[in-house]
Amino acid sequence: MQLFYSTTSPYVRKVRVTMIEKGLAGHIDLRLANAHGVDEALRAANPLSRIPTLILDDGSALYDSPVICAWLDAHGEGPELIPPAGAEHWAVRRTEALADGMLDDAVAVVMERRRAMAQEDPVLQTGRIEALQRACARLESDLPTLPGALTLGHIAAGCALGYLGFRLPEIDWRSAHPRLAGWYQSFAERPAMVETVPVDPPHQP
Ligand SMILES: N[C@@H](CCC(=O)N[C@@H](CS)C(=O)NCC(=O)O)C(=O)O
Repeated sequence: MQLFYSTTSPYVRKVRVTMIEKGLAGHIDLRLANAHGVDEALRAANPLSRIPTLILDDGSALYDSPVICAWLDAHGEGPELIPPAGAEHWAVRRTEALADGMLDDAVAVVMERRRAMAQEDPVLQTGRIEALQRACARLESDLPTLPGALTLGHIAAGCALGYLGFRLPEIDWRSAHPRLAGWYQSFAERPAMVETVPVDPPHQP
């Protein structure tokens, strides 16, 4: 199997952490992709040209991160990361959706900042940052209610908070949410999180 990836995408990180936690990392080759440029192999696999995209052994492609993570959970080793049914199933999926939505807002803020200053829309940017702050408050109350210590909700939340630290460190969610900060501090020490810490590629001359 092959995963189209980058070293900075938080959606990719979520998939890579899940691969490691489910004992599947050794079965999946990482293939560096250029999601924002022209990458014909990625486009052929995923017409949206987005990462993560996973190519299965039969040649078919899976996207996006919730679908890939659900597949990894169904095929890997160890306890289920997504409870199969009932209230626990929906609680985990809700937390994953909350964390993925945080990524959508955080990535949008970062992309908007990369445009010319004059084109930045301050109202939109403020709205996104406020949504991120509200989402941190909700994560703080929701995470302790999830079943067990490791679910896909925890992984998605850890990757979302990790991305805030990586790209938007000025959002001081730790002071406002000390219990969430405490949880993240220990979650970030998991080997799968340490192995996937985001790194910017070296600058081209
Ligand atoms: N909802 C998708 C989002 C994936 C996504 O937007 N990935 C970004 C990289 S961080 C990307 O590929 N962007 C390229 C593009 O949208 O053209 C997921 O969960 O996998």
